[in-house]
Amino acid sequence: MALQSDQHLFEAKFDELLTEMTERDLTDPDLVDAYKRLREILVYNVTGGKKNRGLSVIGSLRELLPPSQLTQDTLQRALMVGWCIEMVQGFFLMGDDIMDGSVTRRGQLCWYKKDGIGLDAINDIFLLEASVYRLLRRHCRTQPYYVHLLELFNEITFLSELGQALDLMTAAPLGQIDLSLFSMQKYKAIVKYKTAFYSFYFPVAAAMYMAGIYSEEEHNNAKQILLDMGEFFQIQDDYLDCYGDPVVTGKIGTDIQDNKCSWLVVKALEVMSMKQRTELEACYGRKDEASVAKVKELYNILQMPTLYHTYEEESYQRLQKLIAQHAQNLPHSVFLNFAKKIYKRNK
Ligand code: GPP
Ligand code: MG
Ligand code: MG
Ligand code: MG
Repeated sequence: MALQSDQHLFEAKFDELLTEMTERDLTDPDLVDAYKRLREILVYNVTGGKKNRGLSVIGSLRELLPPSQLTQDTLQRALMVGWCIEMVQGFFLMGDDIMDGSVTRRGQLCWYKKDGIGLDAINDIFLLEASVYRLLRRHCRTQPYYVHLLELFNEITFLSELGQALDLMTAAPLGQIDLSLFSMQKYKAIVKYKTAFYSFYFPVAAAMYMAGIYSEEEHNNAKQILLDMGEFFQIQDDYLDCYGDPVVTGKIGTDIQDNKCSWLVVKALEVMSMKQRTELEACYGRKDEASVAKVKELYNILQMPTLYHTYEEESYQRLQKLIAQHAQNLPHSVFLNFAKKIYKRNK
């Protein structure tokens, strides 16, 4: 019940923030067209996702604060911070889609693929990022956690960009395909930085700061659990890139064509024969349909879906242990709520 109404409150908050960012802030008539553009960017790139990250700020805060301390102001701020996180996610995805050469996102054309947008999307990314800090300043400047929140946003963005750099460099080492660059160790490093920090630790850490939990020890405890969950989340994303239904995921996979160090290829390399490795070398990282189909055929022969489902089960068991171990002072529900949303997902 609470979840349902949080979703409703969260949606309504977006409309309010949209008006604030694109109508109330428009004071110079010379900027009418630019603000119109900002509105389009926000509507197209920030809504339409699952909103797990944004919703988990308020969700976590409800678990961390006694109801009497969750005032109307605090609630509204948590919804706003949730949207700031969704905006960060929005501009990451706008850039990621350009870098990955993707075509669709959330069931619609990628922003840069739209008529007349192209690489002007780069400035749109900057605009979205700058808008985050204007909102935070306006709504949280007088809060005791303001500096913590700012540092968190800045640090998480930085770490994700480092992760994205690793992802890109591992996929295109001087334009040459080299499967020996792929390993589980390398994989884990990439996904920890490019996905786990911003998708899992970020929203919970924001809620912790808003609840007045500043201790490094507590943040490290939460990090232990959430980074592990984030790793699994990206493994699912990699699995769905190949085995998901684009109608459900809203995006068409590109990992094979892009020569990505995906969980599927790393796991497949662990179990395949030398002969299969030579076959893979000839067709991985190529754009033509036939090569992509050959890689998928190889994945099927190696029973990747079965290996994945076994891994999913193991991961869930490990997570329960991690929660018992590291969430001594934090409500387990903060983590379990998140886990419930991601295990067995198909989008
Ligand atoms: C997921 O990679 C990671 C991101 C979208 C983070 C990007 C971070 C930046 C700093 C740009 P992915 O390419 O597998 O995601 P998807 O499958 O959604 O395209
Ligand atoms: Mg991508
Ligand atoms: Mg990517
Ligand atoms: Mg992906």
